[in-house]
Amino acid sequence: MANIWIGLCSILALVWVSSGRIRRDDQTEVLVSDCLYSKWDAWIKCFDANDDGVVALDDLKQTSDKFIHLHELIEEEKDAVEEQFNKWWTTILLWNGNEITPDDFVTTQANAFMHDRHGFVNRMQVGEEFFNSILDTDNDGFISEKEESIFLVAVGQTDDKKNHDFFEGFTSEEKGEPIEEMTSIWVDYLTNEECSEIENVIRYLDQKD
Ligand SMILES: [Ca+2]
Ligand SMILES: [Ca+2]
Repeated sequence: MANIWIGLCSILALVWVSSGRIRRDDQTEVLVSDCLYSKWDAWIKCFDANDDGVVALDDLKQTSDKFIHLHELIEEEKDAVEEQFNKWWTTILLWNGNEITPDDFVTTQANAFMHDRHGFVNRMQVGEEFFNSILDTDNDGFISEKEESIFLVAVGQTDDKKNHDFFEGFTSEEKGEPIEEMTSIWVDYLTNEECSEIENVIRYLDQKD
């Protein structure tokens, strides 16, 4: 009996270690997988363009300005892109605040995820569709390597080879990856509790710490 008890305790300990624990506002303890925590953490850190440990409005401005410059957008396009970036960044990344730390971001994500999973997945779906529509500057329904790379450089990821290898993990088609496919990959990354997504996304984001 003692051995059975020890075995049970070991299994429970493994379950405990493999899950993140947070306390919701109503003081009900809930669990989110460590994998999902680590994916959110790696993702939000991508948007810290000035690398000061906080994702804020100055990162937004730096990214948006560089994106507009690299795409050589004309005045009307520039205003629209600025507005779209501002809307997406403040809603999806900052949760309507002015700045957020990676720790606060993952906690906020976890609370929303546990409170209403369906609503959370929908939020990520709408967010990624909107984000990819910003990246698709030529409006052909595909994210090309150039469009993806320009955003990555704009947000401070300037290693061209790494960005090229990353994009090749999505597709080798000249037109790029269809927006629906790109959106689906990222929604899966941001909502699936398993670490089973395409390897290049995990590997690329992990290298950013
Ligand atoms: Ca920052
Ligand atoms: Ca395109």
